[in-house]
Order: sequence, then structure tokens, then C-alpha cells
Amino acid sequence: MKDIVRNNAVKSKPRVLALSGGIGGAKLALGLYRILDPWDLAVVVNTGDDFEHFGLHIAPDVDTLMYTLSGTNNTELGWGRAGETWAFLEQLKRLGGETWFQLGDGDLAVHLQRSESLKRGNTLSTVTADLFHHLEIQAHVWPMSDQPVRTMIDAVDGREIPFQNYFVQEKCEPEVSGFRFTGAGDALPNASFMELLEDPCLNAIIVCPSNPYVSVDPMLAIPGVRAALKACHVPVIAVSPIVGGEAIKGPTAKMMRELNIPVDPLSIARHYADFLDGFILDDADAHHADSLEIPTLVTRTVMQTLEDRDALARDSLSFAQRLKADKSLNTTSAKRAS
Ligand code: FO1
Repeated sequence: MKDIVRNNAVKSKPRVLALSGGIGGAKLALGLYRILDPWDLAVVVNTGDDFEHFGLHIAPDVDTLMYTLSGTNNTELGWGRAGETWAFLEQLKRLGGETWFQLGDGDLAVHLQRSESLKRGNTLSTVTADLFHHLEIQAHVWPMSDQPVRTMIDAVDGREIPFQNYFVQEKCEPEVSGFRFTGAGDALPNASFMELLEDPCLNAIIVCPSNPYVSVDPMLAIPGVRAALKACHVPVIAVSPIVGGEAIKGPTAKMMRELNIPVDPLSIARHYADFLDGFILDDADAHHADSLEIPTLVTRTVMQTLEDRDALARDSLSFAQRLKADKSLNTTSAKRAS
């Protein structure tokens, strides 16, 4: 990935903030990373998918973003590293070990390094910054919290299933009745994230096309986050992860059907209604645009190629730019009126 290798730039304050889960979110984050100057992008990542496996701390969404931004991601699987080898997993299988969660050899090094550093007393934010630094990524990437928040799936059969068991082991098959984010109530949001929301350097906030229920909601469940997004001085826009009645990838649409939520972009916009200033939906859903009460942008949101990622990133930023002028005017007149 020659084109995203940059010269060593001086670390600066970010201007654009993205909220991201794993695969879908990382695609748009990569577009933003490629078109922005080094260090202009900050990404807050879901850690509700994190879990302990073989005594190691696995952070799937953080790692998907790390591999994506460093150009080392496995594009076929959507997770893990390109050109991965599987000697550890094969040997584990021979020994009768648990292999439902596939850990590649190089990927394993990341989990070992993270776990070791956490054991030495470092925070997840510090460990993450360190890993991204070693992979020469020039973006601020912050786990949503340094405290454990764990997404639990409430299944119709009465079970409470930890996220990775639901997603990987049970292949998203159990019918869902709801979600819980254990630990969220006691967690603190990442401090840099919260500071940035008040920083005049910030121009835009983009909620990536991630699963609202299990990738973005864990962040919003942390006390103070939702209110801070609502109060923020810059436009908050979201990109719909639903296109033409289906999710591009993952169980979002299946979950919506099971929860009796209409599978369309309107449901997504409504889900974020209290803090959203603008919404981006795909050309295929143009007919929904007039039903929304906030400004919309209809464009191609399906990101198959690198050019698609860049184009959606550009569209998102120019849409936010337009909204920013309006939001500044409204804020100024509201201040004058009070
Ligand atoms: N997803 C799978 O579907 N199967 C796996 O075996 C698997 C292993 C894995 C290992 C490390 C890692 O960082 C991610 C991994 N994922 C795997 C992806 C991950 O569990 C999900 O994509 C996310 O949690 C959903 O965003």
C-alpha cells in the first residue's frame, strides 16, 4: 500500500473525528485517512467486541482498523492480516484445543504484545497508540474506553451470549431480542475523544457505516458520550450501513428484522436522531431522502474499491463542510438570542 505510506509528519491535533466499528467502518476510515493530511484524522473505535481468549486481550475492531490503515489487512476475510500463516492454529487443532476463533500467527503477536503491555499496567489507549506507532500509522486512534465494556446478545431462546460467541462461534444464527453493554455504566469515555469534542480545531464528526446496535451503541452507552455529541459545535453526520434493504456485510439487517425495525436508512437516521445534523444514504435509497427531517446527501456509499472509499470520504467531508456553515450560524444566532 505504497500510496498511504507518508513521510514522518509532526503529530498535530485532529480535524476530523470518525466513530467506527470493524470492517464497514474501517473502509470509510481508510478513505478519510488517505485523503486527509497526516494526523488530521482521529478514530474512536468500538471495544465492546473485545474479549479474553487463552488469557489474551483480543480487540477485533481496533485490529481491523490497524491492519486496514497500515495496508496489511486481509481483504478476503475482512478481518486479520494479509498473507497470514496459521501454524499456531493448526498445531492447536492437533492438540485438541479450541479453534472456533481463528488466530493467525502474526495476529497472535499483536494479542500477545497488547496483553503483556496491559499486564505491565499500561492502559488500552496507550497500548493501542504504541501498536499503531509501530505500524507507522499517522492517525489518532482511540479505543472508546480504557475500562472493559462487553457487548452481550440477548437471544430469543433466553441465553445471554457474549458477542464473539454469537458472532463467530454461532455465526450470528441465534435470533436476537436485545443487546447489553456490560460495564458501560461504570466506564469513562476515552479522555482525548471527549477533549476533541470541545476543541475548536475539530471540523466534523462522521459516524461510519458500522452496525448501530452492536458497534456504535456500545460507545453511546458510555455515560456522557451521547450528550457530548449532541452538544458538539461541529456537524455530526452518519453514513447508512443499510443499502437497498440489506446490510453490505454483517448481521445488521438480520438484527433489525428480528427486532421488528424496518430495514431501511430511515431507521438508522432515527436511531441517531438526537445528535445527528446530516445523513448520507445510498443512491439506491434516494426515495427515502425526503422522509428525513435533517439534511441528507444521496451518493454511492457502497465501497468496493479504494477509489470508492476515497470518494465517500470526500463526499462526507464536503457535506459536513456545508453543514458546518449552517451550524455555526445557528449557534451564533442562538447565543445572540440568549
Ligand atoms: N471473525 C470470524 O468470523 N471468524 C474468526 O475466526 C475471527 C477471528 C478473528 C481474530 C482476530 C480478530 O481481530 C478478528 C477476528 N474475527 C473473526 C473478526 C471479528 O470477530 C469480527 O469481525 C468483529 O468482532 C465484528 O466487528
